[in-house]
Amino acid sequence: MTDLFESRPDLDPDYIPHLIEIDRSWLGYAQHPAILDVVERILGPDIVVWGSALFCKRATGGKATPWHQDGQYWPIRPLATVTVWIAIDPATPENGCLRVIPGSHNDGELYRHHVNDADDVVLNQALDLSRLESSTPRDVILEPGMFSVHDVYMVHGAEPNNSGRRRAGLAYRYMPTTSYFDRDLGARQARELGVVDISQRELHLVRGVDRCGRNDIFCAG
Ligand SMILES: O=C(O)CCC(=O)C(=O)O
Repeated sequence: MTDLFESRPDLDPDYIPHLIEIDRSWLGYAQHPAILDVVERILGPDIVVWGSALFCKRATGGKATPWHQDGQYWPIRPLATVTVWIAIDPATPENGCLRVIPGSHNDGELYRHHVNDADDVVLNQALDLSRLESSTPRDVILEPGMFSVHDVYMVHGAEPNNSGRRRAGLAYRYMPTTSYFDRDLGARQARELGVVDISQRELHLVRGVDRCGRNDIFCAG
């Protein structure tokens, strides 16, 4: 990670949303059998990893992650994805660990978000807070090397970090190959919603085969 920051000072260390596209060696962690076994239990045997992000909250001035659902801006149809979030540092309530609203994914519904362009947040899409009024968030406390898994419909976020201790984590996004990663839709969403353009992400088949037969799977060389 330090090498990455040193070799690419142009990247935003708070949030790097395309690690594998920067350096394919980041795919290694995404293919770890212990992780894929968990993902397979949720998504089935045919799996693509299509996203890889580093969320690194600095020890002081680490930005908040607004409450959101990921699916709001992901061009996957049918929308099915899980994220595996791997702790690099201890993640605790003090340094802004991930927080989730338990059960918020159960209805498979996307709630209304608004654009939040403030400088002190890592993502610019935020859930309307009225959705959260009767909810009790749960902290996802992890030691380095542990991982949590959240569904694409799960409402989650994180507090800012001013604890004096960095909170870095890697997020890998997986989808079942029964779904289609629609690059045209991704480009349109980026244009219309002003979200990160993920339309050109590499799709790496990490288990099974491409069931829908239309996914533009990455081929080396
Ligand atoms: O690590 C964070 O603060 C946010 C992570 C997140 O939103 C995600 O992985 O979907």
